[in-house]
Amino acid sequence: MSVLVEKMNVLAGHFREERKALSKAHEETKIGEVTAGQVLGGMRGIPALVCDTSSVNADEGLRIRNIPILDLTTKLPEEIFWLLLTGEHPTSAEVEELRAEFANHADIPDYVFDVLKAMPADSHPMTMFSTAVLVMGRESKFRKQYDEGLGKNDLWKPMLEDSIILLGRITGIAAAIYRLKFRDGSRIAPDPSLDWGANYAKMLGVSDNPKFTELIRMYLVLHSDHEGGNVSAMTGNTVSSALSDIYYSISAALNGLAGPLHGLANQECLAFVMEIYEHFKGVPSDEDLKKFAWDRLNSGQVIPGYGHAVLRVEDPRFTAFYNFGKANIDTTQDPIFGIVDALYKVIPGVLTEQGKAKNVKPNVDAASGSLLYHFGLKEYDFYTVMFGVSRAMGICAQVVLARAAGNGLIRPKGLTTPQLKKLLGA
Ligand code: HAX
Repeated sequence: MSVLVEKMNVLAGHFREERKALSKAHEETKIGEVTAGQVLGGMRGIPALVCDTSSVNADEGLRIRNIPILDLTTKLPEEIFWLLLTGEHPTSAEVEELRAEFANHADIPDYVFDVLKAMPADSHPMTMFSTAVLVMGRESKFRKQYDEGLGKNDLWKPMLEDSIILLGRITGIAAAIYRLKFRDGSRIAPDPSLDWGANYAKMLGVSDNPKFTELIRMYLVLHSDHEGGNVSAMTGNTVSSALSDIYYSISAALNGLAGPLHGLANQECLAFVMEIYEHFKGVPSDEDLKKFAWDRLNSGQVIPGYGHAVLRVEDPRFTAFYNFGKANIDTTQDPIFGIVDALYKVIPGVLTEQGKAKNVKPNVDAASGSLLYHFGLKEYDFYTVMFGVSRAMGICAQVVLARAAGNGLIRPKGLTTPQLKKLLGA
């Protein structure tokens, strides 16, 4: 931990100076124009935030610290968290330091389980997950130090400490929710010698297959971050900008991730695949699948797992999952991945024919669920929690960096419709 804090201390100083200099020299420099369409369309595409952890280009997809995500798929999640924060690849000693830090914080206070058990049995796993994170706010180091008069330049330090504690616990919390909701409620203890991803795979208790562990690590890496403007990252950043602690920030981010146009889409994707399976009792022919997709579109529904708000090419995270499936799953033995494979061949053509979607290619959610399903993690209500565990890494890194850079309160201007109409001369 100390090496990471020391490194971050040096970086934070440079970071703050750079931001100060940019603000001073360019306070009035215009970097774009805003159209009424963008304002009415959910602030779509307005360059309004600085996020250094990762970037997403329409024609390429995710880069973490300017490294294409497909070059990082075999890294450990610990390496990715270090990279997100510092912009540097950690040495093996540094990876071990972070791994041990996460393992040291793997113990979860009993009151978290008491709260989870007290929740109504039909609570969605994401509601349970967000609640479990929020309830730990009483332990925030940031809140305590802030109350004691923490200086502005040091606001990021306890935020980083809280992030490490939260990430250390978050896999155990997610696994506990899984086992409470879908198994007998017993919890599997973490193994302090394992890495973060392997421990998570172990605590879920669905498969001993080393390929499942490999998948979980890759899942954590692929979902770790997606720049700053998506619903969950922006929400986490906005809440943190009010100097709320990491528990408030990540819980709020998870609430955004729980929406069907964002993280919940991966649950909907597998539900869609299962619907096809139930309907055809196996993998349908391309013709049958095409008709099924058209019927869905004609009833006013979207095709889950296809299209993207920013990307205009196949999502490289889908590519990674799909390649993993192709390498490890025999589609003649597993109709669920077989349907995912068949959809990949058919849906882009259907959506092109329909002519509405700006991107007809698969996104990250199109294949991830079928792989979890293959290894026995079949309860797709849980899939957004899987996503949330991973994304917590990126949002923690983003809010720590925002504090280190001395970013201000996020406060765009809201307009009434009459004010907008006046601006438009309408
Ligand atoms: N199926 C059918 N129609 C689609 C479509 C799809 N997969 N993707 C886009 N369209 C439609 C939109 O509904 C929209 O129709 P209207 O003009 O009638 O409103 C039109 O095409 C233009 O949309 P767009 O500009 O291409 O896409 P948006 O930025 O508005 O929306 C979405 C992006 C991801 C929400 C959209 O593509 C969608 O609904 N996809 C299916 C759900 C999904 O896979 N979500 C997961 C996204 C990945 C993610 O963020 N995960 O967290």
